[in-house]
Amino acid sequence: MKNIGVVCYPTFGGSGIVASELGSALSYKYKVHFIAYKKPVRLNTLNKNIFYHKVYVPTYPLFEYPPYELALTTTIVEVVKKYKLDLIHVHYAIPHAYAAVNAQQILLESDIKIPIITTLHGTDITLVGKNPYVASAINYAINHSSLVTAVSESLKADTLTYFNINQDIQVIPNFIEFKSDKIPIRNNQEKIITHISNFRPVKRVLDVIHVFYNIQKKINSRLIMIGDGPDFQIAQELVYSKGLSELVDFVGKTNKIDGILTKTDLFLLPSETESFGLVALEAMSFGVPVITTCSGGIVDLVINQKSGYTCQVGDIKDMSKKAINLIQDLNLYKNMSQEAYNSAKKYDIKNILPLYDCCYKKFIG
Ligand code: GMT
Repeated sequence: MKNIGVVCYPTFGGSGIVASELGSALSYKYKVHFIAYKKPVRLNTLNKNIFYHKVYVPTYPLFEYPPYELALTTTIVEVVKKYKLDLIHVHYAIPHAYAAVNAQQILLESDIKIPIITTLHGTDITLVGKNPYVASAINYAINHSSLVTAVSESLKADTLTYFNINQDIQVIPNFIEFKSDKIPIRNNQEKIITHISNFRPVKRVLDVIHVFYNIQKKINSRLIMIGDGPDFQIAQELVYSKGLSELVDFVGKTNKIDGILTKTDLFLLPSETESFGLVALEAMSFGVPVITTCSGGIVDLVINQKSGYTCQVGDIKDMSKKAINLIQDLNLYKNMSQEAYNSAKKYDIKNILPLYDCCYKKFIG
């Protein structure tokens, strides 16, 4: 069996989830070595072909900033040597691609040539990567990767706009493992509206609350907010000041989203930009229509007026109107729910896995 290294964030964010699910799904034919500073949240390490290697970052009073990239680079070098890895797949360019290409150079000194596949996920390009403080290093890492993939056409276009890229970028969309072969039956007297994110400003969680405020005036409903992050507190404050405390549940970070999505009637994701929108896909795989924004690659996932609505960023009035109309019109709801489910089927892991495997095979036969 060939050995693949996977470098990813271990947190609840989409890139770490994609990395964990992809590595796990491919562990029937590869030994997969995850390299991260913590065990990735959705990773089951009881599988005999899955290994987890922790990155230990040294601290010292002189260091105001612990040297994470150095520690990661060193861990990659050591794991490649010890476990004879054949390929490294890094998810999220910052700093993973940069560390990997440096590790690649270091390994050349021992005559080890290791191919690097870099998967771009979104904010590593659109928010952080293009920042002039890191852009040239990220540009270098992308250009020195053996193969680059992006999770949407829109992210590919953004990468080509913001960087000076000298190689092809292959688009491989994110995927979902279906938990049920039919849409769950929902008969909620109290309609359930759900939002899942890392509560960063890009997610516009306050818009979720404003939209829900309008919905609950017309419809007996409840809002479930899943996740945690910088805007958590202001979100709670807004809920309190709008008098919504009894109608909004802040669940925090959880792995148990399937049970909630089974009961959810409508999913809200009013992001500033969303390169793919993995959480929207998870909701759609339960037949939940999505109200989102027409910004980034999510417009290819949520087809406006079919599987949900893509509204202008910040247009709370429009999002509220569409949400209320959709919940009140039973026929429209049934059709959209079915369309959401059907659209999600295109992203079934069975269709996407071979695309990644094909990339691996280019280098390891
Ligand atoms: O913004 C997040 O949710 C986190 C971030 C990540 O890397 O974990 O998400 C990005 O990657 C996801 C997986 O490919 C995509 O589904 C998200 O759309 C993307 N986020 C943004 O573009 C804002």
